[in-house]
Amino acid sequence: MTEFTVLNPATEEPVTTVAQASAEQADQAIARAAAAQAAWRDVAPGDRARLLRSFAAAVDAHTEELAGLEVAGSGHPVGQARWEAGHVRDVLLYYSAAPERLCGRQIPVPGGLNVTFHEPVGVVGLIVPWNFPMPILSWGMAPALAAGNTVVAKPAEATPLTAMRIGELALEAGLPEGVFQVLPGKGSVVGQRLVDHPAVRKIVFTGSTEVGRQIMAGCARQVKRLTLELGGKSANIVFADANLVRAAATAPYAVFDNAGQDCCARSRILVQDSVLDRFMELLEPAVKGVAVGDPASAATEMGPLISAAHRAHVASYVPSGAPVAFRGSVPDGPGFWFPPTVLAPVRPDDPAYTEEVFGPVVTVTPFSDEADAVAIANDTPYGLSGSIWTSDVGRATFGGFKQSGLGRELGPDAPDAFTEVKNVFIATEE
Ligand code: TAP
Repeated sequence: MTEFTVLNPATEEPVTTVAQASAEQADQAIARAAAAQAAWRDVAPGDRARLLRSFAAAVDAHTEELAGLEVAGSGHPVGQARWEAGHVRDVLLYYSAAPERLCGRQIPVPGGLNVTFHEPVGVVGLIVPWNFPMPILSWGMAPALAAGNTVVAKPAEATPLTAMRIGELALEAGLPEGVFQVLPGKGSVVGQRLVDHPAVRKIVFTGSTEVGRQIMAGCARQVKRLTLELGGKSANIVFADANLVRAAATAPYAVFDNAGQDCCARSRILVQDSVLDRFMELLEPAVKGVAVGDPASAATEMGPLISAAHRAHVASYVPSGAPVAFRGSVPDGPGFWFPPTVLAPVRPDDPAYTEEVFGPVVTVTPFSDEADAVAIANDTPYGLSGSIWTSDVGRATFGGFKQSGLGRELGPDAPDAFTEVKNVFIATEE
């Protein structure tokens, strides 16, 4: 049996070791999920709703424990980690209302009517990245369970602890065995098995665009349903008519939140050239004021990166001689720290400007007018997120996914995406 040692990113000390599931164990978990699915589907909607509310209550009662695991195992600041545990509770509560609202339609047709039903697809495989282990788990888990599917979730190898505990809490809350399982292990083993196994009828993947492409190809071989939530390289556009003080004060939090390990990080700040100098003057103290340090401290705003390997990757975007305009500070000693860093001016072909860094590095680029800003913001394969600072609400619109994903869960209709619509004809004439 192989084991993975979870390190505390702030201290580099081991937190615990976790047994890695093998492909055979993944097959066994999928078989358990398939066996449990018919009974879960047949749980009366009101009872399924009650079980999801019990699950939410169990998460709520363990908020501090879950937050502590995320602080130790992922380096998330404790205030953020508490919010994340509470978010899992809220997502479960939100979707606990879904089973009783998963209604079909009546369609009048000659000689009778067609009645549609939302049938669960079966076993759902959920593949979760390391940057937001709790929220991203909940976004797939809750609507899938609400719609009557069973779920096998694979957390990221580096951050399995909160997902494993949430799996235990599901059982403690009364969800039947096999309905929601958490299987720690490697993406290339457990994740791949979820993609390849014919009994898994839908994959929900959040992660890099590169791995997402492979998963899409794997699902295509079986015409398997798939949701992809992928990378981003989002712009924060500041027009000259904006409140510059507020725009500069909040810009660091739009990119350095979770140490920049955020698909929605606004890692390109675009500033109208007439106010660039003033904006930079205001941005410098805001960046230097970000509280980087011990994630267990309530005052901390930014923790360490997830691993030494990831820190080396982030550092590759700031080689010696890089145009560092200014940067914040980090604690001395062990820990995978990287300071909040502002690069300007950057060349348009600088990888820090064109690629997803997934760390606390932001570029600042001037633009001349609205058309120029839109052209620069759109000059990326991604389309996930964005911020616009202006007093003209008419130009503050945003949209588009491009290579940032395919399909969306969440929202009131999310459970529908975990169902197949069955159509039954009911004759009303002899
Ligand atoms: P990935 O390396 O793509 O890993 C994501 C998950 O996929 C992990 O659980 C990983 O397992 C697993 N995996 C790796 N190879 C696999 C394979 N061949 N088959 C099946 N599963 C496999 O991403 P990451 O570095 O963890 O996360 C960062 C990326 O996620 C960034 O690009 C970020 O933008 C994106 N992200 C997007 C969103 C949204 S909402 N769009 C949200 C958060 C993150 P291991 O842990 O074992 O590698």
